[in-house]
Amino acid sequence: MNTQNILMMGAYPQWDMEDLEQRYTLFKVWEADDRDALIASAASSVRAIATRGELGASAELMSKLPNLEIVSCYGVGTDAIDLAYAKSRGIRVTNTPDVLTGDVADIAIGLSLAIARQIREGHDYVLSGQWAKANMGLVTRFFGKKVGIAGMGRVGAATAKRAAGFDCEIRYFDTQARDDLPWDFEPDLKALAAWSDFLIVTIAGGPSTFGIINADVLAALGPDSYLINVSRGTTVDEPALLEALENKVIRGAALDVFHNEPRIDPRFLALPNALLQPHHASGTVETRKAMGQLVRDNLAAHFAGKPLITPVV
Ligand code: 8YV
Repeated sequence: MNTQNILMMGAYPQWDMEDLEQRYTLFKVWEADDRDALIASAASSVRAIATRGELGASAELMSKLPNLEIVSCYGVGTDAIDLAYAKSRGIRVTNTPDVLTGDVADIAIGLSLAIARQIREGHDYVLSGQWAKANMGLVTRFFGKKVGIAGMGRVGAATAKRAAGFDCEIRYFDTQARDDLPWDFEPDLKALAAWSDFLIVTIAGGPSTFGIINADVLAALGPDSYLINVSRGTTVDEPALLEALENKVIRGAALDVFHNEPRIDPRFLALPNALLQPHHASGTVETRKAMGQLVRDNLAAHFAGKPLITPVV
């Protein structure tokens, strides 16, 4: 008999679901017609929440689960989990760092290349038959350009390493310089934006970075430069970004993350200078398998009374 009850906030791939179904009793919030009724019916028996980066676990949700012991997050970002509340109740939290770093950095570079070289437009150009009439217009180079990285964590460092392979000049903004890295630290985000041809945002989400890419930063970035965001939608002041794109204050933006995912602001859809992705930077089979394994291993370790593999400190 399954004795451990887990509240799941969103679906995982089928290979994770099958394994979890075998080991635990799952309460699937996303399948419930009445989400509150499901949570109420499971409340006293639930010992774990399995969630995803963008879905998190609020204090309000956790407060309904008196026997909650652990929140296991499929994703590295814990900004949607109320960590302070979890700590106050001794609820443990795990995430999936490292395993997704390479994929997110790949997409940061892929988006930079795609928006500057206009890869999507080139594809459309071929499909539409325009090529037969005239050659496509000239585009912008990526290699050798100035790449500013906002947030020199794991993903920032992996992105910088890749950009260095493209002979880019690299500078970065963060709360402090990192002695272990060869790139120049720029403590002023506006100054970094003014210097950058590509400003790549890899900073963690949360209250301290909310809207950090604001109208001033975008104005400093300027009409010849691009914004790339693979962090969280919340790190960008979205109304300011929409205005900057509409008025060509910046050259363009390539975005994997937004406010109000997946129902993003429809103004994005009308922008020829925005390249949009469905929050899919870590969405490769390889990485998602590793993420799911880590979520399951953390849950198993917790229920076996063993040390957690990737606790959030
Ligand atoms: C995932 C993420 O897309 O790691 C994160 O914080 O946002 C992403 O890797 C997400 O957690 C999966 O739904």
